Amino acid sequence: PKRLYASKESTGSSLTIDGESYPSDSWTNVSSSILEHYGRALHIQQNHPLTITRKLIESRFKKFQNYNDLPGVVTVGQNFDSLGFTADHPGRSRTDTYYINKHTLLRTHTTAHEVDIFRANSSDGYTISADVYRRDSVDKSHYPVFHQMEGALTWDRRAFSSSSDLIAQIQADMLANVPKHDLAVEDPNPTFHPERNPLQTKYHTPQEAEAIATHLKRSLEDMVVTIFTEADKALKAAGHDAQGEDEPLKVRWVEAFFPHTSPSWELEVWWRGDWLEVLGCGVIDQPLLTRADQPDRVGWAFGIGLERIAMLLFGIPDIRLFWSKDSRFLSQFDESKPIQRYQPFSKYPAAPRDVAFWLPKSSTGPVIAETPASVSSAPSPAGGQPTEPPMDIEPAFHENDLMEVVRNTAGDDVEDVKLIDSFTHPKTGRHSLCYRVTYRSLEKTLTNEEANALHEQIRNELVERFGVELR
Ligand code: FA5
Ligand code: MG
Repeated sequence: PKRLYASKESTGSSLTIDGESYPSDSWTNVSSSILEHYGRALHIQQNHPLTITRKLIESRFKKFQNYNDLPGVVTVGQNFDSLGFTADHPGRSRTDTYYINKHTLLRTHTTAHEVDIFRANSSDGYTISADVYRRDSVDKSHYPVFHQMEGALTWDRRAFSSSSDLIAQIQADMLANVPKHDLAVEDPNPTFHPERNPLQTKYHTPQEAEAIATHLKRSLEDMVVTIFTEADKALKAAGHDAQGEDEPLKVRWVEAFFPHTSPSWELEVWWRGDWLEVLGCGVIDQPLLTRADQPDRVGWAFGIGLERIAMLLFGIPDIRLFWSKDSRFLSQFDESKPIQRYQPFSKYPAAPRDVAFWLPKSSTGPVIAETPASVSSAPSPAGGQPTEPPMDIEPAFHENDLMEVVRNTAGDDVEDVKLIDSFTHPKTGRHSLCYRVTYRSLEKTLTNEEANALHEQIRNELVERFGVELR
């Protein structure tokens, strides 16, 4: 399949990606450091840990059709409108999403293809694996380009003479295709809840939603249990232990919100002393299926972060490593062999540098992304204040803009960016922020001079771009 590299020649008013030219406009915010990642297709690169992870997951969803080569440039319609994102959903904002222009963007999730696939293919189940793009924070588990796998399974009501026949089929499918596991999964919440996690009462009976939810949760639990048990066995055989500290696998369901599913959940896995969210899922929004000309189909969908699973599976400590072209990294993975724990080839010293500044006087106050940008943020409450400024009004300073400056200047030489201090001057009302930027290369020791030079460039850029006053 043809996957060309993005060319960086942006000729002022247009941008060339994958041989295709796009006019740029006031919405354009995609940077060359992002476009350099376009087309790498790590998830189909032989022996890449993301490929191994993808295949392992795919193998748990038998008879699903696998789409692994859908291009990453999509329309606003595909990424948001077709999925029922409200006009003021924060995911649409230019601070969170890479726009090529007002109508075209780099997909922020594999869900962008759901409606097209449902429309084109009325068969039962499919997965979509692909690179996705988000303006996000910088740390060891976040990278502006990562990989997701979408999965969906639907049943056609027209094949059944009654709702109870449909339910019986969903249950029978589960017994036939989803092996039982014996992991105790925490799932304290009811399947649906009128306020927190509503049933689509117009379209599904409680029993139908219950059957779909049970099939969905059992399928995903089976996937996680199988993958981690197998990895565990392989690692133990090789004298390692899977989770690093001999911790047994711990998994729980939490309630979630997505515009394209309801009810919705996230699955979390206990990892190194914390709950790590690995996937979102739910009962597919029925109007979405209607937009795909499949009004009679009902079913579930999930979206999983492939890096998150791969980091757990192989013990990969830093998300930047997936992009490494260093053979000391790549040579450690082999599709034809059992899972092996990643052996760090070296750890170079960290060079932390702080930058403190006053925001411009007129500033409305900073927008700090408390949780990383996510399409799962709940919509603003009806009639209430939007959770973020409407998309046409730019905040004076958004944390993701600082992250972008750091990425564009220092690229993969930055490991982490953290807000360490923030206050408002009691008299002047001015806002002050202090960030700690931790420089550390994966491939060599950065000298003091190199770290200083990068930091100086970032400081200057912040002044130029946002009019901040350095302290
Ligand atoms: C979504 O993207 C939904 N579209 C998923 C979905 C699909 C829900 C179908 C329901 C039905 P979310 O933003 O939470 O949801 O991302 C899904 C997963 O991607 C997360 O659970 C996480 O594993 C991974 N992920 C999200 N952001 C990042 C990031 N910056 N770096 C690495 N992985 C990430
Ligand atoms: Mg999420």
